[in-house]
Amino acid sequence: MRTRAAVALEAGKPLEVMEVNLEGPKAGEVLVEIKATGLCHTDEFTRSGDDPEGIFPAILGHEGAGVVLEVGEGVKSLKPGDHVIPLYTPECRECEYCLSGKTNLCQAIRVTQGQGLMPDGTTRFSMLDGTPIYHYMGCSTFANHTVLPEIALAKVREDAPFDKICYIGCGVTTGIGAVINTAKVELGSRAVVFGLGGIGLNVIQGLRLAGADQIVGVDLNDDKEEMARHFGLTDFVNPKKVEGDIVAHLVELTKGGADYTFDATGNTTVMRQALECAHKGWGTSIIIGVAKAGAEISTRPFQLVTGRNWRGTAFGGAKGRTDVPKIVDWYMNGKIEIDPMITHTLTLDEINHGFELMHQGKSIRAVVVY
Ligand code: NAD
Ligand code: AHE
Ligand code: ZN
Repeated sequence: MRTRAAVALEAGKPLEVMEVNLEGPKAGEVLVEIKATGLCHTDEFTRSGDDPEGIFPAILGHEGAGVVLEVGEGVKSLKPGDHVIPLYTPECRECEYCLSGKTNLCQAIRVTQGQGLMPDGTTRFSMLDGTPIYHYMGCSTFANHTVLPEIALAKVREDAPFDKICYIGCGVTTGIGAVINTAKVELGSRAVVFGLGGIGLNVIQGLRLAGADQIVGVDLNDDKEEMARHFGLTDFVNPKKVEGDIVAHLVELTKGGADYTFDATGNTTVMRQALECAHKGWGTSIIIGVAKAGAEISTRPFQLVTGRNWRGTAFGGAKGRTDVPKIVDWYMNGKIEIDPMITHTLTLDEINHGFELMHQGKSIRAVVVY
């Protein structure tokens, strides 16, 4: 079949909206009509050329929601008409990682996924002249139709609006999951969140759910404060307005250091600050941000010797097929909020404007509705 997609032809170039070829689902695969997709900073990270795994031409996008149109041979858990959210972290429920009970990082298809290929080593997308187009994070939601492995789809309830629940495909789950699954924040905790964008705001909403007493938000953009307060922020800090050392300032503000800190910027200097403002003896710092090729983190080992913990999280530690339907229920039951964070709704033709809004700090989430 043919479908419309925003194609990343080369690193650093705007996406180009065009017709592309899409082959039907092979064994174990599913054809999905994408109804809506969010624009996450990770898409921009790859588009810009900062991603060491970046491969072009590719159809980016990994924060989608849609409807199953067709299933390949052997697919048992899904049927045409089912509503689904694509999962860049699949859940095969069979690999060593899935069975460990210790991680959400299913490795069943990670190698081919990182190469922009389906599990059989081929692509389903191509240009009209036959040139292959690579998949992205196993999802490629910047296409109106896409093919995914069955294990990379969460089946969700049918009354949930696509233009909101697409955000559960990455930002919402990552932010809330970092708090609940990875940090396991306790009632009464003090926390610092660096970066109050699409991920950081969901960390804040997760901290409020977990019953944190103090939620400090750090961002270079003052405009992010108001929305963050809506989601539970108690203190806002703009590092540009702090005289002296930001770490010392945050340690004082949290009365000795935070129990939990989160980096949602992708900046390695910030990651160090996040670790070092965690409480001596027990503070845990969680890296969520994705850093560009070649970037490395550093600190004095003494920071760890004296009891701080440095950890990271992917997709908020969530097991997608199990946890994503529950998070959709949380949204539908009013336990969590999504709507105010979706600041812009665009057509596919306007997708590059969505990345401009991200760069200008004007959007939290821009969502493309097909
Ligand atoms: P975003 O652009 O919406 O938000 C980033 C925020 O960080 C902005 O508000 C910006 O003003 C702020 N910021 C930038 N530099 C800063 C600095 N030096 N100090 C303080 N604030 C600063 O991006 P997003 O979609 O929220 O994504 C945030 C990061 O999380 C990105 O690196 C993204 O790739 C990553 N991410 C990781 C996962 C995961 O599973 N680990 C999932 C999704 C996103
Ligand atoms: N390709 C990058 C790594 C990017 C990365 O860490 N991705 C996160 C999800 S970000 C979603 O917005 C992730 O899931 N990581 C685990 C994994 O297996 O990719 C690089 O640096 O190579
Ligand atoms: Zn993302």
